[in-house]
Amino acid sequence: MRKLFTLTAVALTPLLSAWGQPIPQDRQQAGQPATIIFETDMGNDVDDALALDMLYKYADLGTINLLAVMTNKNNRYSAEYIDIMNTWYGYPDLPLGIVRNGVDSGGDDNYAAKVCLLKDKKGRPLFRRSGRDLNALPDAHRLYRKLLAAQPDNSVTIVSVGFSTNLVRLLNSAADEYSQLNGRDLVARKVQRLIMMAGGFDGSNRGEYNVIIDIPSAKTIFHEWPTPIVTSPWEVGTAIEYPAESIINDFGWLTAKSRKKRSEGEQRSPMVEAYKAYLPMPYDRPTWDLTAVLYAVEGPDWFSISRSGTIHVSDKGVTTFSSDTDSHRRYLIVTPAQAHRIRQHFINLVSQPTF
Ligand SMILES: [Ca+2]
Repeated sequence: MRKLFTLTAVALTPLLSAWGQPIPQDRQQAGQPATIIFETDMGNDVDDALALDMLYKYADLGTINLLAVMTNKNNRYSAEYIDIMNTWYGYPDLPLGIVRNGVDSGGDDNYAAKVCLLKDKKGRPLFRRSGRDLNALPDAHRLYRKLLAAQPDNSVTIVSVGFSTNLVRLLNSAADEYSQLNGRDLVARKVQRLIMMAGGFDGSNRGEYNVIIDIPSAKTIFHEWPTPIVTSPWEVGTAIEYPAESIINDFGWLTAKSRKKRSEGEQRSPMVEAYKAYLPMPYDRPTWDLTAVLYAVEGPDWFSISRSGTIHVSDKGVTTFSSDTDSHRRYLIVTPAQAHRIRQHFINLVSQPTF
């Protein structure tokens, strides 16, 4: 059963201030919830867990149709942690795709593994799972084909906040039982836009993590993806840090009197536990992946945005932007005032009770 999301006035105010604006062209069509697939390297940095938390809450509100989560982290605990999150937030049947033989981004020493291995006082797994066989989960690129084929044309937003491995496999896929179209044509028909957290445009010549872990795939996506891309670069999420004090102070509702009859696993949050497990507390953390989700769901009012152009990925994974009105890649920018406003909005959303 889905948990109800109680929207308080404190969260509603910034939402309304965004929704009250005229609908820009790259916003989802008015009145239609955005259909979103979340493509994540869950387990590497903890911002993926906060970004996924936001997506469940938007889904609870009816603001989005969350179609699936795909992981591109080649580690068994990535999918298991997502399965815990899906179950905890009330979406145990959400389609989940995995990567097999993906790029190496580290083994079992990650927050996803640590949360999966948590035990309650009786020594049982702390958090419930959906019960499905995680070894039998579909390859993400196959699941993309199945799901995209069943969606209306030009209707799906993919939010990609990890490596581009699965997306390239989707582009390179052949016709199958789900669609007669090859991957490239299927994407061109069904995917309205790709919103990424990737790259950097601050002139520092630094390779951003999501790009450098799988440079060939990042090149293919930025150079060849057939529909518009907006990316939230490294410097945007870096300018907006989620505060440790929120993790420490804003989750008393988990153990509130009304929840005392709940199990130990229901009185602790897999997102909060992930945050505490990722680095020694207290620490503030950039909100890279949260910014991509915010843009994908609530539109451009929160940010500034570049002109249209091309994004080139060098052999070392450095991204550069060139203006070109005939191309369809843009990147997000934040002013200090926007960063301040977004930070408070993230705190409101992420700390919002889920009952
Ligand atoms: Ca990520």
